[in-house]
Amino acid sequence: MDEKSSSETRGNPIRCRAAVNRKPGEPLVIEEVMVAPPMPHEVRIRIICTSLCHSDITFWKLKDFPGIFPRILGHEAIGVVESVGEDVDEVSEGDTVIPTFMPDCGDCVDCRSKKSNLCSKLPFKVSPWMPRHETSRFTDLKGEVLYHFLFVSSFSEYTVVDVAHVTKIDPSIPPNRACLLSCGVSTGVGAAWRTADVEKGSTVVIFGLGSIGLAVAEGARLCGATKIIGVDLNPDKFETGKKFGVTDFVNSGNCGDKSVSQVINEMTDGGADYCFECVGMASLVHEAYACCRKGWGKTIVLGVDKPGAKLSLSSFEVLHSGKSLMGSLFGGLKAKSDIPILLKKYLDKELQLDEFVTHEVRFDDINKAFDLLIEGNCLRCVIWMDKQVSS
Ligand code: CXF
Repeated sequence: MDEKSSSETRGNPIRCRAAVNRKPGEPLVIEEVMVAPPMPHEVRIRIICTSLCHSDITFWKLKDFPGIFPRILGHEAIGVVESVGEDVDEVSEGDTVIPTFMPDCGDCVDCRSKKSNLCSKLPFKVSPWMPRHETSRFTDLKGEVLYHFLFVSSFSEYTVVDVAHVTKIDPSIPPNRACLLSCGVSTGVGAAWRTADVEKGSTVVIFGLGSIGLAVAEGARLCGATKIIGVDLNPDKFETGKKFGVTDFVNSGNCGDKSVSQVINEMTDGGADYCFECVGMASLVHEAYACCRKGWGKTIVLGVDKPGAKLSLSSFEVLHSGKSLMGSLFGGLKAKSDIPILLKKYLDKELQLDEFVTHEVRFDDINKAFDLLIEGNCLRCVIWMDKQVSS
């Protein structure tokens, strides 16, 4: 729908366009949907732009639960608050906000601790509903419920998000850059900065140089790491990686009779300070753990493996190696305090965001964004909801 003033829409359902995932793996269908007004603690947002992340593709083709249809995907975005539900005083109509799949209630023990970003008031889970009221705000024109995705559902001109999942930001930041901090870049940069706390002069290994791995490199570069080794099957990734601070490259398909961890252990004289697994394969977590340094090495898992995938580490090795193994959701970031810090770093020309945006399309071409990301030459494709883009 055309942008309307909040006084016309507040308190009423909004009819607008959304890209609906009706069947697994089939092109999204752009159709008119109804978006209900926000319930207490919720915010209705007009999406300015959104970008496609690999998790959207994973769930788009997932035939069984947590794949569920019809659904509105999308979880990396930026928008403007159209209206707020009862008990929302943190943001108001007209504020520019970034929605995030991870909540930050600011209130629970975990949100109050600087040691965690895992909110326990609205614990993160993969759910088809709104987090607090466990219902949907979307229906199609026949009245059928449309499911939510990762508490954001940004492939719609309007969406409803819980206030714990929105961060108010400075509106002067270009939206096609700011939206990257809604998921992918934050996850990678945060994993180096907040989860691992990479130190100046350290050695870092990154398994998988997709956008998350490249964002880890960017975070490690910002933290002052001096050796950043990228590991990937695709040798072209080294050139891309160099833009984000990757200094060395190991082609994992080309290690001869050695394992990748043996090669890295030789390159680093006994193991790296920090290893990041960004692919989502248990075998690579083992490799990463095997080449982080005894005594102080940290292995950080960011990749999402298949449901039920298991790790198996020898307890002798864990005891004797003194290494740490950590998981990191959303890079360990607390959205409301850390996203503004990262945006400032972008404005101060410290954090690179422009380099991640390889493609931009208009909303009608959203399925092209899927093709581009699947083809593999795309880092981030920004999808503009209401702007013509030449692509
Ligand atoms: C993922 C993290 C694990 C669950 C699904 C979402 N992150 C973002 O894409």
